[in-house]
Amino acid sequence: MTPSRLEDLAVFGSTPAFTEPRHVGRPNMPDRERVLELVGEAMDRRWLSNEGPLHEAFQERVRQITGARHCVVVANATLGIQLAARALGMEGEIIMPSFTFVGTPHAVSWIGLEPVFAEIDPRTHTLDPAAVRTAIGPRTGGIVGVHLWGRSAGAEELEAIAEEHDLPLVFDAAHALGCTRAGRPVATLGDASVISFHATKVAGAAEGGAILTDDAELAERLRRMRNFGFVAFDTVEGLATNAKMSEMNAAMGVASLERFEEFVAVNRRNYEGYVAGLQDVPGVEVIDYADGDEHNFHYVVLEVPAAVRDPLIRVLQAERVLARRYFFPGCHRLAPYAPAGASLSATDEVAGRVVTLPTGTAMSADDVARVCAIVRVAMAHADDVVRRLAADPAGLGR
Ligand code: T4K
Repeated sequence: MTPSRLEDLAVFGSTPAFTEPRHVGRPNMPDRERVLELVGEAMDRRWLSNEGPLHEAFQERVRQITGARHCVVVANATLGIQLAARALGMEGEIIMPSFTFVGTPHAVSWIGLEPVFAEIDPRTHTLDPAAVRTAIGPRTGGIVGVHLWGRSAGAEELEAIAEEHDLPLVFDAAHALGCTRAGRPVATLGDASVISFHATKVAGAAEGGAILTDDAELAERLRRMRNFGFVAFDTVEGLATNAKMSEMNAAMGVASLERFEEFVAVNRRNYEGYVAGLQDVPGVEVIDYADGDEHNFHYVVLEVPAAVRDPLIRVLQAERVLARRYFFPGCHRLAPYAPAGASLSATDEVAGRVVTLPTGTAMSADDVARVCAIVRVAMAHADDVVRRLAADPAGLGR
């Protein structure tokens, strides 16, 4: 049932609003027949990996959508960030935000680089260029900016800083397929950008990633690095890895991109439904995409007072709305990075008040309205909700 009073909430014993869970990151599904057709063709060809025809088709389509000159498709964005960092000669300390998915710092740490977390601008959730300037030191060997939620505020300033200090600049654009910055495709920012095609992304390949760059020579190097460094049969040019995308993943990717515009349109409808449904709810801000740029609206993120955030997520989860605290608690507080003791008050504050809500093609307009009704009831009685749940503590689901 759709709650309208405090006692209607499932967290206090009523029937949940949804019978089936509503996930953040439920995949947008490509057309099944199309995927099976493409997989069938790959099987008939007996060509299953190593830069096959589907891989090439996917790569070209990503290049067109992103507007970059060169695209290098890889097995996932984590490997993409690693290849870009290596190919650009990053070394030592790499400045990046802590308010990101842990995949960003993991990617560079895994290849022996050291993430140095800089503060975000709490309004935009992206790196604060002034904090990046302060963080630059003698061991700085690169910058990784993150277009969190597909938003890329501050990107030009980061480009200017990178140029001034002669530092390579990679953008983690995992969320930013189809997004622009001041009219420029985000994939053309920095030396290289990396998009994710994970199942949970706006268009997925189950697992997948792509590195975009306008630098032809860099793209060539990246292509060799993703395939063991081979330049000819029996000849490798140097240390490299296996970051190739299979034909099965490329089939999913090609078919997903055929529906990309449809996925974005549904995301936009859902986002607008959330904005309309929550705009007059005191204490709730829906993050803004109204900067005149193109967005994929893949993340619907609320900011609520810190004291209400976890109770609100408990309320939602009890209704089977599996809202998430992306990206709590900030990477600087996660096990591998906490010992460095970074002190990031804006990151802590933002990570303490975000709630990410389900969207995508698994959510109907009615579902969105029902989630808004739950938030509305919880926020109208926020003090009671906080007090009653504090008396009955329980962990949040993973
Ligand atoms: N940089 C940034 C800024 C990123 O956000 C990411 C990935 C990366 C880098 C690295 O990109 P990749 O190397 O992955 O290409 C998920 C994704 O696994 C991860 O790719 C993504 N960011 C992150 C934001 O979300 P988890 O650990 O939160 O996933 P999990 O298992 O909790 O799933 C999320 C929800 O989606 C669940 O409610 C279940 C649902 N789900 C998930 C899958 C895989 C489905 O309904 N079906 C599915 O097939 O990381």
